[in-house]
Amino acid sequence: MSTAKMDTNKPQKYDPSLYAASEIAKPYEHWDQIDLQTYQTDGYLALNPALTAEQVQSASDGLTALIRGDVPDYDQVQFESMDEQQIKSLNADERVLHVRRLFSFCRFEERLNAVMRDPRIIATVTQMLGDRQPICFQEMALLKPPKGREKPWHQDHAYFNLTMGEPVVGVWIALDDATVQNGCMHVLPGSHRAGAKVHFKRRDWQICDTDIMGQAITAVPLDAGGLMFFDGLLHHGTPHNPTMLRRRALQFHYCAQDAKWTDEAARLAVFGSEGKNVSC
Ligand SMILES: O=C(O)CCC(=O)C(=O)O
Repeated sequence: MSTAKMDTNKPQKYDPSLYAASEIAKPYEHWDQIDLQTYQTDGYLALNPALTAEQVQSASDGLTALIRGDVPDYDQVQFESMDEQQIKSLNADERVLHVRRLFSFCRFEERLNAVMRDPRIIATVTQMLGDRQPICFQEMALLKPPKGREKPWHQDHAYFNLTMGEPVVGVWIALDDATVQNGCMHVLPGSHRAGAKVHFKRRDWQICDTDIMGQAITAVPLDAGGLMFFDGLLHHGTPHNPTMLRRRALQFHYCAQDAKWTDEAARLAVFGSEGKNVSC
């Protein structure tokens, strides 16, 4: 199986109307309230709270341990717009505030592995996959630091070499309060139902800004421990974080264990602009 993520590592300006939400999501408040119909119709479902304060603390401690270098073999930490010299000049505590992402950590950190395997998450994802046995094929921590940059609008499926028609469920879990001010998730409800959207290399591998502007955008603020399940075709993005408060999140992607994978050429034939007479 194969995945691809483009990252320009440079903060760039964008039109603020891209994140001008006309709605604020109303999350479910208990696991047993979850209604799959909402997920199918809107392409996302928010639950707040979902994890206990103890789970959040434990996951947070696990991330900090990886960033501080407590696990010598782990080297999947990506810093926010910094060169190697600048990173080396930071002490361990400063480093924590400059990390943008971590990848592939579950086999190195049992506290994070435990979240990925949480029985309530697995049971819900199984249903969202149409009662197929899930496998987590991508683990990320997205630590939008103070002044951290935007993640432009995109569909996650555009990054995965998974055959079209294979459902992907993303689970985005807030480890700090994720607010409209510090860069919470923004979604276009129902956008997953229109299928694949062409992506362009602009500030990132993304949907064209003009396709998002003027649409009915919903912001999904969550408390630490809240989460959002979302379809791999849902249009979503996060604005930059102008505050001095970090906004950390875990993100796991699940597909069915027997899902069919394809290759980059097939993915780009669907999501790329080449040969389609489209521009951005
Ligand atoms: O957490 C974020 O800022 C954006 C996460 C996201 O949409 C992604 O990495 O695909």
